[in-house]
Amino acid sequence: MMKLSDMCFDQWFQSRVSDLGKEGRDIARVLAVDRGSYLVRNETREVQSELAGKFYFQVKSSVDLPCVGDWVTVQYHSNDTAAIIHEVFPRKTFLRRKSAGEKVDFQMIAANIDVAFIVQSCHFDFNVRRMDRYLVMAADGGVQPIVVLTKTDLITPEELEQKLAAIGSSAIKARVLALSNITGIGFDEFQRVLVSGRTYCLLGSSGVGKTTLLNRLIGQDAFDTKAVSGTGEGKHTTARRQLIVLNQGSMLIDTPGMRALDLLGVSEGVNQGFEDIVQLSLNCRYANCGHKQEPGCAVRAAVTSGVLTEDRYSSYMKLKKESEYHELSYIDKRKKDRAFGRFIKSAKKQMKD
Ligand SMILES: Nc1nc2c(ncn2[C@@H]2O[C@H](COP(=O)(O)OP(=O)(O)OP(=O)(O)O)[C@@H](O)[C@H]2O)c(=O)[nH]1
Ligand SMILES: [Mg+2]
Ligand SMILES: [Zn+2]
Repeated sequence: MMKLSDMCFDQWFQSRVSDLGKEGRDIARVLAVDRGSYLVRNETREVQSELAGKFYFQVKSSVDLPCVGDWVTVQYHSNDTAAIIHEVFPRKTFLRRKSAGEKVDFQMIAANIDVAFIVQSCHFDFNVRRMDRYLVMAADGGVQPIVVLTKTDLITPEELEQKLAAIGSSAIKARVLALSNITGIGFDEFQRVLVSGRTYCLLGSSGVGKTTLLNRLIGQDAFDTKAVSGTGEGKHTTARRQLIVLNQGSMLIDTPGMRALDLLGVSEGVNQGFEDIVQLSLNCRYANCGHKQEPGCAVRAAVTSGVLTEDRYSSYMKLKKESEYHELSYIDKRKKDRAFGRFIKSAKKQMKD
């Protein structure tokens, strides 16, 4: 049998049990969320559970629904093979990203994370600006960040030195670890970071080796990993976020790779279909670069060097201009709201039935 403390239920949460006014109700942690079904775990078992009806009436935004890493109170039924979630504990920390649209809206990635590993591959993926985006995300939710550079086996020691120097000369103050999942160099140091009673989360682009690292930690190929093509675009091997109990007494959430778009909170609208340009724009000197005459514009530079065709560049700029981006994203936002509204409506209907 496992104790709740083995799943990182600490004093902070313990002191909030009475706030919930539900002493005696079972406490469990959300391990995974799958289309309205929540896999939760307590001291003895993992069961699929559903939300109590009141969620559908009280919740104002999807942010208030349980997410991976949340602590919840549950009521078991059907001989303890299923459960209903009643309350979500306050979140000690969280990782969230901005959704597309003008009005500020967020999507939860995970809750109650002590440390976020911001994973980048030394090979194709390395990008200090993007690293910075993740660091902002971690800081936003009170999560301690640690940068992990993977695939050091694919570059020379000199190249690794250069990358570490690039981080060192930036504003980034987070601890940086470098390792190879192939040779194992740097893995021990990574493993030493893991402390019992703490929850960790792997963040980063698809194909950087997050799941490979997890498999190495648990000492078996329990989770799928896959080779990626040059760009890695559109190949997410890990399909859903999942909280895993490590035998060190710590827990770890593996996440599907995030696209540059997801990170910027502009996953819809004019940027749709122009992921390559969005990716390039992360290297522009100014975050609000319009990709016209600005100094240090990486998009213009890519056109000049032939990496990006003039045609593709101009169709992007044309669409950007024509679509009146803000209006478009407003429509996208409305679409989302309607989808959430439908979810509430159908749930209410189900309850009446
Ligand atoms: N050379 C080298 N290859 C690695 C290393 N780590 C992982 N890989 C390979 O990189 C590929 C992608 O690894 P995954 O672990 O699936 O990547 P991921 O970050 O989980 O990707 P998503 O689940 O799509 O987000 C696999 O073929 C791994 O074998 C490393 O340190 N060096
Ligand atoms: Mg993966
Ligand atoms: Zn630019």
